[in-house]
Amino acid sequence: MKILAIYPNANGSGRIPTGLAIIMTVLQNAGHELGLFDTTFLQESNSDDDTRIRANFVKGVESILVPDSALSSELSTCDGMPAIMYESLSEEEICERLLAKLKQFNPDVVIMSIVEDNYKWADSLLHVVKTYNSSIPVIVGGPTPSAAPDVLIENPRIDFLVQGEGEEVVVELCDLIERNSGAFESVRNLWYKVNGQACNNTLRQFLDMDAVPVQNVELWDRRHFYKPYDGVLYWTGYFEMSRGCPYQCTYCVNHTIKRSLKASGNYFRRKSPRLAIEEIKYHKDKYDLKRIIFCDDNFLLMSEQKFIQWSEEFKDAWMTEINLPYWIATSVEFINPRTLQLLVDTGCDGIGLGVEAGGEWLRQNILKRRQANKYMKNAFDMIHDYGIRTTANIMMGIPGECEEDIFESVKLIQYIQPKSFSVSLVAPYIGTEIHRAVVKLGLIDVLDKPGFKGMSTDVSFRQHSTIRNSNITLERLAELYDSFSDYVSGKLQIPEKYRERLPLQGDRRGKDRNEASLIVADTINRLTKPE
Ligand code: B12
Ligand code: SF4
Repeated sequence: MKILAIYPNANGSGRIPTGLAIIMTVLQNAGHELGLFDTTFLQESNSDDDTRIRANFVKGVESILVPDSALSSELSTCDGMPAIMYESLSEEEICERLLAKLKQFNPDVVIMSIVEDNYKWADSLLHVVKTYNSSIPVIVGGPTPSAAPDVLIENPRIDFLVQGEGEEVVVELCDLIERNSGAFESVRNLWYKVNGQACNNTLRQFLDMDAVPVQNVELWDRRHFYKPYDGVLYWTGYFEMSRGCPYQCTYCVNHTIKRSLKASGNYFRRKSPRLAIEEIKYHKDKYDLKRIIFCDDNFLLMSEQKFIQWSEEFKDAWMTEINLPYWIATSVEFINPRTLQLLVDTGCDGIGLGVEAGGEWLRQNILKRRQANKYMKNAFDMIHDYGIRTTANIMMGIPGECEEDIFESVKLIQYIQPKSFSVSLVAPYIGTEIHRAVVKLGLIDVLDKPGFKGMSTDVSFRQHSTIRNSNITLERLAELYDSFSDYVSGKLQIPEKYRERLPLQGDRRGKDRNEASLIVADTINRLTKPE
């Protein structure tokens, strides 16, 4: 069959989405002909990076490490992603391009990967598909369909929805569609419609990660390989080593998905280092990669026992076959001399860690992240002792937050001194506890349209705060977002009244919280109580 994959990227961030790339690969391996319509570079710029550059969270590009120098002169002076990479089409023009692609490729099936930030844009593109030919089956998957399948399946433009991992499901489903069989009840993890009524099947076991095939990224635009990092533009490849995370952060969709797929077994899985490295080696040789980014939620997540065995295998294979600098995300609990020695020995040059909020009360009671500030400081110091660059990720716009909390975050950054930091806004994604709490408390406006029921009207992670907060106006929050790095650098003075307390003492503040904060914490507590 001819299958058209649509990547409805709404913010222009370059990087091949691993999930959709794998789904396309399994379909190709099953004998289907794949086409791709990717909106990433049709837009004006990478609006996510633009915001981060404006707020001084990332620095401009000072040098380049890419195999071809065609773009050198422009690249050497650019900030984030070079503007010349973008075609700056309007939404109407992009829709016209999609229509032209549909006419030229004439697909039997359309597939799409959805995150909540791009869902409205995805829906507009599906409108083009269904106007072109309403009988083309549309299959969706990805984080938002997995977190709220009951909501998305009501979208009249969606025919099939895959909950969770799609590798096996999509192949079984496309086989049925090709054979014109309606036996959809046999496909586990599938949501579909019978006479307009939503139906869903039982769940399958999580996939053995060694069964995930080597990604075929031939159809993807090469511009996805450009990635600025610490002032250098690298030619970068993206891979996964593991899936899953044990934590239960209230704002995280991964934790929501894990909970809804409880019947599927052990969510956390790891690839054999040898197989993972075979895939990376294949891509390194084929595309002349200069740097690797791992998209695992928590790269180091494993017991000490497991680590000893895994690290030996990883180290040997990595140094012999890859030997490139790489970046990981992990959490402070897994930072110790043993893990750091491995990272240094194998060329890891950057670690991203979720710090989230300086105020311990807020972090523990609203976000359900339990690490103390002192513990964070030790972890960052240790990483710096090993010469590895750190990025601390902070969040603002947390329900119940007040201005003082934001200055606690500024002070925490000053205290732990990461090599860089990035601030994002809490997006109340459907399915998360934060979403349920803010809906309950009337702190967001929600949509009522079929396919969107209960979703925030304007979810955003970087552009603006979605959640209202009686402790702080949205205007003040935006102001503090833009000036956060100036407070950290000392260019702006932290207001006197917030200065004296060290972030270390944050825990005590629970006693002083105002009613608005306590109500949010109470609502979250009720929602997170084990059933
Ligand atoms: C790497 C990454 C990125 C990359 C790649 C984006 C992408 N679409 O994959 C970049 C940097 C570009 C990115 C950008 C953004 N990201 Co991001 N990202 C991640 C991260 C850390 C890993 C994703 C990954 O590769 N996982 C591994 C793959 C194998 O898993 P997967 O993508 O879920 O795919 C599997 C299934 O979902 C399913 N599936 C996926 N697509 C499809 C399609 C079909 C047809 C089928 C059948 C199945 C299917 O099968 C796949 C294989 O099993 C996740 C966190 C996470 N762990 O998921 C956040 C995450 C996906 N990102 C998120 C967000 C918010 C964003 C941004 C909106 C942020 C921003 N403002 O810039 C943008 C959106 C860009 C876009 N248009 O997609 C959120 C989404 C939350 C939500 N509810 O919508 C997540 C979940 C992080 C979080 N916890 O909040 N991101
Ligand atoms: S640690 Fe990260 S991936 Fe894990 S639940 Fe928290 S936010 Fe989600």
